[in-house]
Amino acid sequence: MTPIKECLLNKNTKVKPVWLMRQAGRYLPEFREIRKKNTDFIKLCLNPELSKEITLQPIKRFGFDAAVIFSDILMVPYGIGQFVEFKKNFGPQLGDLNNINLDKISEKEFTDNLAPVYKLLENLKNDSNLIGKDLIGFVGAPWTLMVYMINKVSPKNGLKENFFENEELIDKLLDVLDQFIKLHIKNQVESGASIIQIFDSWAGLINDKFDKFLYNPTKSLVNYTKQLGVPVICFPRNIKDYPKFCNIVNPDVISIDYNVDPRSIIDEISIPVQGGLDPDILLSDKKNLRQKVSEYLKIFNSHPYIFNLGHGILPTTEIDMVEELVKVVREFK
Ligand code: 1CP
Repeated sequence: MTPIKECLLNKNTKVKPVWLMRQAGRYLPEFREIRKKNTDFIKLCLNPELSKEITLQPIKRFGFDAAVIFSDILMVPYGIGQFVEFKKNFGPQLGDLNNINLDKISEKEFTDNLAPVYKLLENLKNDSNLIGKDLIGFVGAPWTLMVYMINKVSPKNGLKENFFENEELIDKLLDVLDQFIKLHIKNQVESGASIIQIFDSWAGLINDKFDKFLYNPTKSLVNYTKQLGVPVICFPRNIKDYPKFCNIVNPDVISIDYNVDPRSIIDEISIPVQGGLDPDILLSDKKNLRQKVSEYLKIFNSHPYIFNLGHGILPTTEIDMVEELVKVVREFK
């Protein structure tokens, strides 16, 4: 059994598996090398050979306990037929929703559009670098994907004023996303994903109608994934009430952001926990890193815990800081 399954199924509290969100990405010189020659990010995600190489890069370097496929949450809007591009030094830019008939999206076309992603999983599932490790597939949660689809650019500067204006469109998108995110989960599981993580990166922007935007849509995906026989990790970044989220949504693992006090979490949450460490700590020095990583390990000493960060690893992170992090987790007693 893999270290993560051991943690989830047997509630093993001794071994702390480790992987990092965004571990296959820009802080790796070997990734930047490939990226330089492949300026179209979507095309790179749809290239199963290069995506496989990128997925395995952090595994070969650091021996993490899980590989997370090199892909993006915005591949679902792409699969539905919305134009998506990633602009240098700007981020994602999506096309007009008016060009899509939301009542007539074909499941077959969606699966065909994303076939290279499923091929990537097929290619990885029996790879010798992943023996004894998990292969994590992922999706964006309906709220976060809807935010990108309507806002068309990153909401990092807040939502556009008229975001909630078209209620009909919002209701339609929530339905369509529920259907196609589930299809994307099913296709990934059938192609070899052994765990699914649901990224709700912009959940912190919800300040009203939590049932409609957060709890109901996420619970629907969690129940669906569980039925497929695969564990599901939820990362509802920056929400205020993680215990309430766990009570209602009940994922197999809750991934916490770095604003959460880990000490309070173990009293309030009984399911396995993942993550928490501020990615900025990896930009400090080794002494501070050792101290902060050990703190998390001590707090979660008797709780099933997967070591990870409270958000994605930053592009400016030095390789030897990641090596140190893995060493501290593995040697902790
Ligand atoms: O080289 C580049 O410029 C591309 C950078 C990059 C990478 C490496 C993007 C663009 N996406 C990815 C891969 C990616 N994205 C992975 C797989 C690799 C891994 O985890 O190791 C995953 C899981 C994601 C998920 C993702 N994409 C999220 C959820 C996690 C999070 O960070 O909150 C989000 C919000 C995205 C959107 C996205 N994709 C890329 C960027 C720069 C962004 C964020 C833009 C924004 O600020 O809104």
